[in-house]
Amino acid sequence: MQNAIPCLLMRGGTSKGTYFLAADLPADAAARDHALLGIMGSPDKRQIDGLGGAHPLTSKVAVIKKSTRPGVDVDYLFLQVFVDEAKVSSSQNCGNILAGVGPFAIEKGLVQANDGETLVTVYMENTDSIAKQRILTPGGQVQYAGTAAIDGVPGTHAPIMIEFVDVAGSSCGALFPTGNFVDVVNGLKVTLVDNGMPVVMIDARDLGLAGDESIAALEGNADLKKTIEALRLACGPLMNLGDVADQTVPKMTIVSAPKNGGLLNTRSFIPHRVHDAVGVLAAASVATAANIPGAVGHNLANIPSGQRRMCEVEHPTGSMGVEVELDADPKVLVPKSTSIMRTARLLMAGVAYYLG
Ligand code: NQM
Repeated sequence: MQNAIPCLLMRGGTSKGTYFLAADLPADAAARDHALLGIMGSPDKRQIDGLGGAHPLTSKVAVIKKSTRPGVDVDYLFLQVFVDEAKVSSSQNCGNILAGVGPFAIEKGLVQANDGETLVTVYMENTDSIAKQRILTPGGQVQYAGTAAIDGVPGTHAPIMIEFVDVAGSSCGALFPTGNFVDVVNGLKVTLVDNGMPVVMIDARDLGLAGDESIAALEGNADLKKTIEALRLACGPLMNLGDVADQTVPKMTIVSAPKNGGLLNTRSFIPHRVHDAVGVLAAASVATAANIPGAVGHNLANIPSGQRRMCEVEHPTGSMGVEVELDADPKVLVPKSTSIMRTARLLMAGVAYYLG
């Protein structure tokens, strides 16, 4: 027996996923996860019997509802549907899928759009924090076409500006959860940071790498993957995340000197596959830490000047611009805000099916 659930398929930044109204999904979490696994086609490494794209970056789900919080338009829950395991995880947020949340809210009538531009304030349930999105809405309709380009997505689209104000420590309790800029874990120097995404930063040279290796070379390096996973499991509890064996955090980011004039070059294990680019909030965490003397990567980085710093985080398919607004008091390490430009596109509106 096929069950049907209304759904929009959207690209959000460099990710792709299915977007649902919370009320359209089963309220019970186990029943909801069963529905999402069926809709995405998991577990199966090709996700051949579902809508998933056979990679963690294209096996994502957004669940959205009108918010009852003062000053907030919608609540957004991000769910990672594992590709080849029957698992759905809410252990992380996703800033790329977030880019589609404002457009979805307008398309579904949860937010009344202005003629021109609409500000959508989103409560991110996974990390108990807020994002503000500016969406172009001429005539009260979401505009998807435009001239803004983001690396990792072909062509140009309408820009969506996203500002984060309270994401520092949102998963780990503090920007630097151990209270240190550098820790030594499993014999490796690491920076453990959370400005919206728990990230472990490691100097490529400490892993015997140049830092600009291809994704295939990194994913094909079994010894490296073992070292990275052992490090991740050891860092999880230090970052107040508990046992992370079944979680998709922390993200393991290898840093090296910038290759194209940016802040820093990165390769990110998310945590088992290597990101084609870099996560939005992962980039926010890396950019924030790299600005702080003593953190891994600081000495390799091109640090911009001024209080508002445009930091280009380099990655395998280009770079991601993260604007970090520092506090006027240099002793305050938590940025006043972190902003990023993304694009999104509605790909399909319809009904998704799963077997009961
Ligand atoms: O860090 C992938 C993505 C992400 C997460 C991942 C993200 C973020 O690019 O905010 O966007 O790290 O699993 O979609």
